[in-house]
Amino acid sequence: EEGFQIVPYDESHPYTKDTVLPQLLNRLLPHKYLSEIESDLTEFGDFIVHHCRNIGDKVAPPQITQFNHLGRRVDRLHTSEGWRELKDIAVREGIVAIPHERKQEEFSRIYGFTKVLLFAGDSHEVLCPMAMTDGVARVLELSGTEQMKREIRSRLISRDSSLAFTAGQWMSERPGGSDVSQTETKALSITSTSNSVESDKRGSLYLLDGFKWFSSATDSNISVALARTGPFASGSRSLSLFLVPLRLPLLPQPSPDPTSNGITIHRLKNKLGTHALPTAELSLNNTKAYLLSPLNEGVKTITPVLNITRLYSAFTSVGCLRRALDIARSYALVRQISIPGGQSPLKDVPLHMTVLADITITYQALTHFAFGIAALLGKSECGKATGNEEARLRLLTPVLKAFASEKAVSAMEDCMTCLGGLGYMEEVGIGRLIRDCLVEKIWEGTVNVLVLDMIRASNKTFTVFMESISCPKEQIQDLKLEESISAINHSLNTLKEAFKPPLISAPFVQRLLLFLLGHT
Ligand code: MFK
Ligand code: FAD
Repeated sequence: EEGFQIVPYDESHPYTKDTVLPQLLNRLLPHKYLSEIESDLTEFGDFIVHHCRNIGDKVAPPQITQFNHLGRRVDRLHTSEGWRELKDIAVREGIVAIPHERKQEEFSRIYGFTKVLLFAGDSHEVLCPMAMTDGVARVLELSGTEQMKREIRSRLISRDSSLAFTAGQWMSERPGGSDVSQTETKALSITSTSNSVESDKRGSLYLLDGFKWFSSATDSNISVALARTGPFASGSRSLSLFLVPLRLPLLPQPSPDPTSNGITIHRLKNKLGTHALPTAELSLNNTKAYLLSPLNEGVKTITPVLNITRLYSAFTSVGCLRRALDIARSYALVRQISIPGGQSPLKDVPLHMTVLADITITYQALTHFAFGIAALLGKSECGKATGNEEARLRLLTPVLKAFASEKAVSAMEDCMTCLGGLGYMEEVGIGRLIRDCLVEKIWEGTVNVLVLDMIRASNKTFTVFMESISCPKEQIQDLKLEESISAINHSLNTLKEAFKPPLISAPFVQRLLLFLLGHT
């Protein structure tokens, strides 16, 4: 071909060539664990570059056949070959297994989330069902019956894709996703002749009726769902949590009939991004489900899912930014521009490098922040976190999720512009990363909803904080808690504001931030 030919760029190894991961893990992990896992991380990085990336060509939006040729409702969901392959890879790589096997004790979360970060940019959002599977495995560990743990949890954390189950989460309904107090889905206990609640070995049986407005893991085996077990007037305090098999029987082999448990797909969502993910609206009609929470304590019981998926959300934002930045950096090595006296690669042009440096700092800061919280979660799950650490984990999880979702997308836009017009081309992939990541600002809590969550949580952790700055107990009692909280509320206004310099000058808030970051 004639004319100038654009030099192709090679993306680099996501682990060994990363600008922060090897050093950060070296700092966070005891040597014996780092040496145990490092070859796996290197191999996974190679596998992503040489194998997973090509699977992208086989990833496509799901489709649904709602009726068969006889006019019967069948609701067959067809996901793409690439989607299924990527899900199998996530299972085999132990994305969910690693943090639950806990072979590296409290450091297992750091190991697991490193793999999430490496995979995110090529995962086409299979990490969404993986996140919910991980969260549900934790809820079953904490609240499930022995049978649920033996029979179901073991499959949620399996590395064998022929046995493994995935799980979804059904909270959002049409009256509100942020606020679940208007939930319409009702749960009725199945009572036997003796008037007692019927149960099998898995737990007490109920029938659910309602409409779930968003279900992303529609191709999963089970889901956890909120449904009403008390008066509507009690809002979210009359919701219980249920384990719902998507098909009956669930075991020994899930039934091939998608409607066997009264679940029909009303519609597949037509989304801006996350195109391969089968997000649907579902009708539940006499759907059998097992009670998983104490009666009317559904919201509290599901919170481990919220907190774990929020961390996945943050690592996905950071992981997608990692890939976009890598593309921008790789391009800067090969693209030549004219400068006085000749040609120069972008990497030697200070004006361009300032942009890349800014993005790199954002990426590195977010990575440090995210792993700080992953380390705390690992400690908490292994029963090794102090009260102070539990408080920081509770407060910083929503902060991290919201902050990462905001910062990563705008940094990815900058990565796109680093390639000029080429960056706008679908084949480069940054456009898809941005589209997919935009949802991180919405699902699992919008930014403002997470601000409110943090403020509510700070009511509880306020005492821990005051004690940590040696405030005498009787004085803490005397402090007008509500007033102090509203002062913090006012100062923190939004999470964006929380990280701006003027705020840091207020001594109280400065102490609070230092406390949150673990420097008391
Ligand atoms: C690829 C990346 C991975 C992402 C995958 C995700 C796929 C997409 C899936 C979804 O989007 S699923 C839907 C997610 N929905 C949300 O995130 C809803 C956002 N709204 C909230 O989080 C609200 O704050 C909440 C619904 C929890 C408010 O409900 P309530 O009933 O008004 O809660 P309340 O009264 O604040 O808390 C009830 C109890 O739970 C309290 O405990 P006590 O009863 O002991 O006082 C709270 O302390 C506790 N709690 C609430 N949030 C908690 C928590 N505890 C720990 N952690 C939390 N985050
Ligand atoms: P609303 O709650 O109506 O929020 C609208 C606006 O009001 C937002 O800007 C919000 O910040 C603001 N707002 C709400 N409450 C307050 C308040 N108290 N103060 C100030 N502002 C407020 N849900 C599931 O349960 N399972 C799933 O699998 C799932 N998958 C999803 C997949 C995708 C692609 C998307 C986009 C969503 C998914 N969701 C899922 C739903 C998601 O969790 C909700 O969309 C989200 O929680 C927001 O709820 P909402 O859509 O009802 O918006």
